Amino acid sequence: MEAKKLGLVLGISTIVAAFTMVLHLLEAPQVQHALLGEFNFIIPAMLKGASSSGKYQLGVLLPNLTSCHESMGRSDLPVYCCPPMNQSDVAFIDFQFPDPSLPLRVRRPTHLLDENYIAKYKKAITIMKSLPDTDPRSYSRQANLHCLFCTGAYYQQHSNSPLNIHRSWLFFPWHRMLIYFHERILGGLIGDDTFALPFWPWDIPEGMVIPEMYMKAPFFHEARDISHFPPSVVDLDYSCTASSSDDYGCFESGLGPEDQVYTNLVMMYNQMVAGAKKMELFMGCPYKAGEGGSCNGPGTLELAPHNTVHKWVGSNLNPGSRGRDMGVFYSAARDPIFLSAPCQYRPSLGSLDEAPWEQGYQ
Ligand SMILES: [Cu+2]
Repeated sequence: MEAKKLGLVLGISTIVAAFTMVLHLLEAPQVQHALLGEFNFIIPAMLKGASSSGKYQLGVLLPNLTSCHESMGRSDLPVYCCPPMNQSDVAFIDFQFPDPSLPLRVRRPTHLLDENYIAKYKKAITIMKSLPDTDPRSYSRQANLHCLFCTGAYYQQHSNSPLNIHRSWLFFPWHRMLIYFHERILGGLIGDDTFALPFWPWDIPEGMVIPEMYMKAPFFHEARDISHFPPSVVDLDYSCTASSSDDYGCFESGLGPEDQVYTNLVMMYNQMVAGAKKMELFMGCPYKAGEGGSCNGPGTLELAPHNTVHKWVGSNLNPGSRGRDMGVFYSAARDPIFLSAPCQYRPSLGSLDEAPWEQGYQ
């Protein structure tokens, strides 16, 4: 009994000490934004992925870049998203944290953008779309990154396990990484190192329709559900079955605009607060490197509204390609609206009056 009590006291002390240490880490100037906050939690946990039984491979989840192969875009659809092999002799450059003295990038919600900003983004994406497929900065190659890492086109390093970045805690950091570099490429193409992507705030009433800018070139995309074009209010709890193109059916809520907005707000509260009381519930299950390290347990936000908005935007027409492009992993990033899905990079979901995005990041 005494031993049990001692164990309990030691356990609680360890948790308090670890929590205090994490708080200190998060307060350090170099980890002031959400992306690095996640790295603080997740990367060390991944590094601890090795078990004494040798079940997991020690190390971070990394792709074996020589293992790219055809993968399944859907249960009935083989896809090939691999980049050309050996296209360059230039060595990989390890990531360096940005110089803290550089200006901050500020991501803004789509309903608060001005014409100058939209013109700048338009120019950047037009240049990106004009680049040939041989250029890794081109739009098609950027879009294919989502296909590569969502369909298991790479095996992990030192393992025959495919690398998949959905349905686990890898979901947030991977998508933030994608957007982080995509944004830098866009900025580089127009010579603006403060360029920041906008986000579509579909979690607040002002943002619950497809933003106007995404209904015009170069942001418009044909493979969408036209019955969901403005002024249709997004359904954050939209559900579809999509195991194959023949088995694709979605269910409209049938609610009027006001009821839909209210239902969406309740949904957001549930996914962000009431239903996400533990880190794993919010972030997803712990996915570790190596054989036996995978898991299937998406976090609340990944399940909905992330997945549901994807499906709500994707096409419900054209037999054989239903759900495309936004509604299916392999093709989702072909639609420019993909890169404005806010849950992947909103710093927080506080009140918009407090404008959390104004803090900026580097
Ligand atoms: Cu994704």
